[in-house]
Amino acid sequence: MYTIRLQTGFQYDCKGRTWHDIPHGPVRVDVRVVTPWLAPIVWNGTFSTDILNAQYNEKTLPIGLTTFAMKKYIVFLKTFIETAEKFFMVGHKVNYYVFTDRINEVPQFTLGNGRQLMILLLPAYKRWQDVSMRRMEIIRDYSQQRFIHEVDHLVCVDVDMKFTDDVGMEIIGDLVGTLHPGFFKSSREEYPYERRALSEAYIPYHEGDYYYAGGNFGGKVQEVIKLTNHCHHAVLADKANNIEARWHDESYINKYFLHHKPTKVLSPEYIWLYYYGDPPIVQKKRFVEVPKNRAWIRY
Ligand code: 5GW
Ligand code: MN
Repeated sequence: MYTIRLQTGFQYDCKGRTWHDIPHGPVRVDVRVVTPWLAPIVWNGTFSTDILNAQYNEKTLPIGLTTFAMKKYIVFLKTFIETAEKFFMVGHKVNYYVFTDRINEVPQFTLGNGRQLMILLLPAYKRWQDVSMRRMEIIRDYSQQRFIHEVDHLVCVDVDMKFTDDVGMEIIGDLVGTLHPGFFKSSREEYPYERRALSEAYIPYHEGDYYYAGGNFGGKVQEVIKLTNHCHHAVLADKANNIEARWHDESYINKYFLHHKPTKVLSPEYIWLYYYGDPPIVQKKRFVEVPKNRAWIRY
């Protein structure tokens, strides 16, 4: 037996060895790396990119990355795609699926090998809430009609974001949720779940595992179809009662994950907002929000 003393938040021991050199050593002692239902929580230092990449073979289908750039949000697309080229699934095949109503304003991109950009035209919705909420219906419909034939895995994200560090095969799983950067240290009573019992998104104070972010979820196409279909129906049922959940689609996603536990959970490294500071425990901020002037962008 040997004793390894790990500094809090440090993934190396005193000899500079990682868990990878000492397979039985601890991984991270400052964060939880597994959920109570035994799904991995993906934090920096818990995985080996080399091992994960070696499992990938040439025949594997591209990874699908979906995003919406509707109305003024088209301005975010350039940085989003350019930084994804640098950091998202480097060395793998990627299909970008970008939904927009402003095809003429899509910039030109030079994409890496095996990477393709598909621009998908949508009508412009009037209410901004609808842009956010209709995402569920659109992703469901396109998944059933198209994505299922082109990719195994979908990653569905906000567009007002940029990649600032590597995001790779460690995020692949059957059903994947991401911890919201504002609540990964909170207790369940503090999560901003929908608390009105009338809503389909309702979660009582004594229930709930985590607070997941609406801006990054994914999984096998079949799982994404189930999630988006479920959330879309929940939105419609609430609409019929004149209810809109507190945080829109995010509230419905949280309800879905309560009863359909993600098989993999991404740490807030995968959707960071500097509004919440720059805590060292989040060692890498890989996918971060671009600050936006809400007054200009929304109206
Ligand atoms: C516009 C006004 C208010 C809310 C949303 C929009 C909006 C969102 C839009 O006009 N166009 C658009 O494409 N979206 C998509 O929805 C973007 O992909 C955006 O990233 C996503 C979620 O909306 P966000 O980023 O404004 O939401 P928060 O919670 O990240 O601020
Ligand atoms: Mn956003």
